[in-house]
Amino acid sequence: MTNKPTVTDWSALAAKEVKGRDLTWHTPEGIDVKPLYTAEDAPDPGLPGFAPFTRGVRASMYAGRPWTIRQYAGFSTAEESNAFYRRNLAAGQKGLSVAFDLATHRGYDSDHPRVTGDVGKAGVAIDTVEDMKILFDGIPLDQMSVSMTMNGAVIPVLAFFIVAAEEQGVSQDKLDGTIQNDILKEFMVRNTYIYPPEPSMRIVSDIIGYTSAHMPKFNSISISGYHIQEAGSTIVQELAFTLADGMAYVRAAQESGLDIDAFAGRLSFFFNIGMNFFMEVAKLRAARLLWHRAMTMLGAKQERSKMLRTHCQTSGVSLQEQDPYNNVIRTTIEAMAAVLGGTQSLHTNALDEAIALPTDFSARIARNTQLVIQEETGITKVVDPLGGSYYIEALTNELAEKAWEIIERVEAEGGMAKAVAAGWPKAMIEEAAAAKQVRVDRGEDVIVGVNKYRPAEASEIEILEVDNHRVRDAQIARIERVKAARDEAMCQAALQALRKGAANPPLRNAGEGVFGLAAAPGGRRSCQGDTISPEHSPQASGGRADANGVGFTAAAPPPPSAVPLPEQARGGMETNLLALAVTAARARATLGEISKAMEDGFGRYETVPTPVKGVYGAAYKDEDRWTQVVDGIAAFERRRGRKPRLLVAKMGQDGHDRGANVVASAFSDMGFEVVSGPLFQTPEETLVLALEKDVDVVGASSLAAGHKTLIPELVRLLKDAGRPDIRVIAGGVIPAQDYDYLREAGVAGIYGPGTNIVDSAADVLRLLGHNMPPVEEAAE
Ligand code: MLC
Ligand code: 5AD
Repeated sequence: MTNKPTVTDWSALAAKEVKGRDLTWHTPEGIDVKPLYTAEDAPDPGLPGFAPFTRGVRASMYAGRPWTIRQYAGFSTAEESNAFYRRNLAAGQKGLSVAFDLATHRGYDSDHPRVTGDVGKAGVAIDTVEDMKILFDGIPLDQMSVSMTMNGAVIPVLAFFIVAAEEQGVSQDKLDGTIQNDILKEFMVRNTYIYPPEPSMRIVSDIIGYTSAHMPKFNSISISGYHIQEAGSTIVQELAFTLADGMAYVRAAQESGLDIDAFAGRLSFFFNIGMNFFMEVAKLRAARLLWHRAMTMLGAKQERSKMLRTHCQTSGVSLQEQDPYNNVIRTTIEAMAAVLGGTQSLHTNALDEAIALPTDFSARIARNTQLVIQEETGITKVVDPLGGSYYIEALTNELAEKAWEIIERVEAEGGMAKAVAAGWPKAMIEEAAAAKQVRVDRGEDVIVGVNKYRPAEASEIEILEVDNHRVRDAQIARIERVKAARDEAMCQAALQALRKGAANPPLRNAGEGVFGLAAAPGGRRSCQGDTISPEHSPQASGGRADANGVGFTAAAPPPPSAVPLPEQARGGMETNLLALAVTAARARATLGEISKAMEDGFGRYETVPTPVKGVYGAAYKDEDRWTQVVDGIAAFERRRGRKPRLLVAKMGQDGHDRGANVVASAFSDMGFEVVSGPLFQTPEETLVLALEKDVDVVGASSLAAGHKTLIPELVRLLKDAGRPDIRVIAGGVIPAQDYDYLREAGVAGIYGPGTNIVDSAADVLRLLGHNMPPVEEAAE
């Protein structure tokens, strides 16, 4: 009988097969994945339903009850979204998830002049309780669990939901659902914040306080890594920053006087599932393992408090405009990873993701992807079927270790709120995003149909168009009707009480907290000085980073100065912002009015982007195409006596800035002088900045469908200002169907998803009169 082969025998055999080539895969996470895993690599993960829940939070998992098919959706008016929800529920969807438009996210009513291009576009427009009632018309809120993705305007939106249910005959204790309410990642990556960090953290803990007292079935927060990965992070960064955010919220709630076991069972999570299949499965398992560890450290006693329950969504950035049917395949693979990782609830993206919001057709395919997995494959029959895979178990542990290293750094530096203020997590994510873009542009990361196997002909797909003007007119008419019918004195009294509640912080340290940024009552925060970028961090500006604020040190009990006000300790709601807003919502105050009442106390927060430098240039510097662009810029400089200037503009309430930052970073590495404009600009503000900085090109980045209104408006304004020579180019999520419209409106260049950045820079030089050889010739 021959001896059983050993791992060493295998190594020798494999090396021979590949002639000594190193088969280790060095992932962007810094993990060296070996080509083979064996029992020696795999720790025992325990059993599902038992601590630390690596194998799942329930003993029976999907064999007992499958995950919730919860498709995120919303567009246009409440009527249209309601009809869409009902069609989806009838076709097999199990839970609801509301996407609000950007005006709503940022606390503006539909009639506000800043949001003309945004109303009803990327989600549903909600201005008053009446809209919320229409949104859930015919949907019994005591039976349907509803997730609402809302962070900035979280107080009015949750108040409207509570009152809409109440008027439907459902008391708040019966409401089952989730509010996103995760502001730290907004400051880091998603950008739909309204108020400065300190009062924003108060809002989070007021909601946790309110829901734990009155809404026992409602998940008070959805701590989100999704957007961190969308912004270009690695999987380890997503995992680490999400859990660290969770720890910051737990401490904030503890500081407001709540007992950890009274609220922790209703904290929930939300992760992104990208194309690195096994890594994503392992991530969900590592997340559960680490959350159990973190909650034990923070003092939780009950096992339920230490369980990480999560929603997942397949990755938006992994989907492409080119060869769009490939997106169905990608989403299926990602959905499988989410399920094999043990998610509680799942959204599968639609195939038209990179171009527009889902149509009925694309939404059906996306939903059916989950129904097929649930009902045709038998995957639900066995709990954690990948458990015990040597690779999965080893990866779970390695990811957990790597993420814990980052969490320890966060802890050592005083918690996530402080880290966010210092800016390093955002910088780390942006660096990873730029590095990813380099790999894609160089073809090192293959995207089928985009940078390899590109089809000869583009496929046209039908997309959803929202008539923004029609929606806005309808919303304005309804706001007017609601205002005319309400008891004005009662409404104003409720708003005044809320204003007072916001102006009188119940917590210690009203002025300066861990962010080192004093709230500016009644005032608008200035644009330049208050960014949470490294240059403006409390430390750098000499400000005091106060340990009594919302960040805190590792695992320490709340400091004595954090003892809450007496009424909070009694669980009273006198100063609770959500309680005050519920009264205002009953009196038919609008979302804009409720937001503004709080803004009067808190101020509005603004930042300027600070793109990373050097990542793109370092990877490219010896390549011909790059050198040609750099030479083109030098030629421009010789002719004009200065470098070409590009303003990267973000207009409207669309805060997606990954693309804008990556472009700014790469163009600046090539030698352009790049001005990164602030977020949320009106076309008029962009005009002023373009003239002031005397730029040659304005690059408008649009990912939330405002492009047909805002970009043509900018072109017109430049013309009226006598500067039609300043070229306007557009990039982002812009459907090919809109290209002609934009070109006719005077847009000089359009660069959709999947555009190689060096090629777009060459094209910009062409627009500026510096012709470069076309791509094909250059490639030879
Ligand atoms: C589950 N249950 C079981 C069971 N499995 N009971 C017995 N045996 C089993 N095997 C029970 C649960 O304990 C629970 O009851 C109930 O069934 C429901 O199951 P759940 O697992 O809690 O699912 P769900 O209700 O769907 O909640 C999932 C969640 C929640 C906890 C993750 O927070 C959620 O739905 N989140 C969704 C967030 C979301 O959709 N976000 C979209 C973001 S989009 P009990 O009593 O224990 O509760 C976005 C994009 C953008 O953000 O715009 O940027
Ligand atoms: N409807 C459906 N999906 C949406 N997404 C964003 N807005 C909507 C909407 N209104 C999805 C996209 C995006 C992610 C953040 O959420 O997949 O990438």
